[in-house]
Amino acid sequence: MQLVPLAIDVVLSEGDTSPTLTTPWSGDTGAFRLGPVEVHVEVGPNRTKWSVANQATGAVGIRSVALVYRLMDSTPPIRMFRNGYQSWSPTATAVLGLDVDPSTLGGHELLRAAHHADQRPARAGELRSEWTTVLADDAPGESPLLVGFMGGDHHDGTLRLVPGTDPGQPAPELRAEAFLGDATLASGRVRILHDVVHNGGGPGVSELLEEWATSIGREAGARTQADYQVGWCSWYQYFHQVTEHDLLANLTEADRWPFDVFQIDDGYQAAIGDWLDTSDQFPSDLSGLASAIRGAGRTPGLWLAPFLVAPDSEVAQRHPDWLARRTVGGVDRGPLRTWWNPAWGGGLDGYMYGLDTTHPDALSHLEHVAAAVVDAGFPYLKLDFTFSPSVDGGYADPGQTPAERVRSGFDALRRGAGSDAFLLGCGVPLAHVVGVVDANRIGPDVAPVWALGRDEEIVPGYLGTQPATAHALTNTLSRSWMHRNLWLNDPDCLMLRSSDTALGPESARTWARAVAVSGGMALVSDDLSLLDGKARALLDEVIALGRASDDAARQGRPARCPDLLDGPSPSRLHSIGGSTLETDPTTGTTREWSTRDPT
Ligand code: 9PG
Repeated sequence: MQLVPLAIDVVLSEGDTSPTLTTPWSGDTGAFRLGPVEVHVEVGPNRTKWSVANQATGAVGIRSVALVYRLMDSTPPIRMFRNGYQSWSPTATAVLGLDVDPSTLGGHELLRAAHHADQRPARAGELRSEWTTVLADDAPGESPLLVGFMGGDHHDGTLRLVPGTDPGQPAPELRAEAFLGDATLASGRVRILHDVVHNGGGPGVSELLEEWATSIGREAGARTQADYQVGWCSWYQYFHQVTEHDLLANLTEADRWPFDVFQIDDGYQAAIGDWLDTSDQFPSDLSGLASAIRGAGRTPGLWLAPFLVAPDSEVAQRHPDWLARRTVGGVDRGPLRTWWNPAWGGGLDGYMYGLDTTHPDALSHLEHVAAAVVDAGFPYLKLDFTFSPSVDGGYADPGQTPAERVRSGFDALRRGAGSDAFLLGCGVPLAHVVGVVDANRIGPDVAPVWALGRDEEIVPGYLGTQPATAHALTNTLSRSWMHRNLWLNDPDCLMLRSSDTALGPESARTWARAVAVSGGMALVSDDLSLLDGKARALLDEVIALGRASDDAARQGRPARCPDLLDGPSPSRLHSIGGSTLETDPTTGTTREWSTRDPT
């Protein structure tokens, strides 16, 4: 399998029918004129540096710039490791010509915006991966090939694999696309793009991904040194109904449990956007809640969706100018809706507005909110639904890419929270936040159920994004190489209870073992009064094995998934820290489990 340079193209922003300009490219270093822009390319053995300049007299909006390669000498079926866009986006291996991109199935624009860098539907037959990909074919003795972007905080990098269109030359094409999301470039200005690297010819898929992640982490100053995290979270037991009483009851029960962080999830806030005021279910204010947690000897943790605001929240009412705008054909159609959750109310049937993170006052507000919650006593923040500023729309500074908008928001939160705070990204475009977060959720939500049926799919193609423990398992296995290279992995919570759940004891154990082998964060989300001695013994085992795997990751050897390139449901995870798991992802049973005494 070989990448042969074919073309360079650029998609300019002109409404929904963006003109694509293309020029042939044989892999040379040089400058290539495409309409108003010029793309400079400097080709090295494994690494291509590039930039785009605006040669026109006025500003131009650029949707994307791409290096296009032909994939020569490949033996089908060709498999593509598809890294999802954000925390919850399904990540596993797909087959070209067989699998489809979910955006091509119709679907819902908000889901496309949440789960892909480019919210417009992919072309028929195309597969995409974000930030990095690994390709493999069926030729005997062939080794996998990684193609990736050496950064992600300035713009997204989408790898698109398309079947060959030329009848005389049916080889597939791979587009390495710098996605700029219509960011404008002023006349005479140059935008440096993230380098594109490719690597193959020997190492296995895990080694390739670990090596790529290690260099990214090093170049971007990843925060990888936080302690192994053990704690409690309210969400997967109480969901939106959580009360202060539940919190206090669990704090009392927790006396006998080895938790550090005690994290209050969604449900305490007066409104989405009004983070400093508590709801009726929480009579205490934030500092009262933090004191109660601290008084019980735990570290207070708090959930926020910092970039979302409910239409009827105080912040939206008082500062309508802080909201991103929806523009259609250049016409302003009101505040931009970036998510929908009926449980949040908000005055518009659950639709939420997105903060404009390019607006200096909105950024000061975010900085202030983060400083205030840390001051109130919460040094651990779970920052959720943070893809919001990446949604296409009208923003105060049209020169920023979606990645820059998300990153500016996170940078403001970090400034406010201070460098000692522990920031956990969730629902976050992963490429945008290396170096600013301490940890990231790397999969969809678990749920007190193992799997969902096809008939439970809400939006065609996006079943894998819906809460289910099986979905979280897939990403825990397929993204293990990120752990301690880019941040700490949060695989999502353990659920150890055997009542008030549809997750059977065997599935709960399988999930707990996966969390353990991954070395990722171990947060329990149960009403502690429901847990017995067996649950406690399981948690103790998770922590011991998790610490051993985490120690190996600190030494540069995160857990590996040996069947990563085999299909849509990887099943195995192995840590040199001494544990190996083989699951049946369909049923949630454990097929094989072996541990070496980690003590
Ligand atoms: C709180 C929850 C928990 C959870 C987060 C996040 O696609 N969806 O509709 C969707 C809804 C909720 C969700 C993820 C996706 O969960 O991951 O841990 O904090 O918010 O509302």
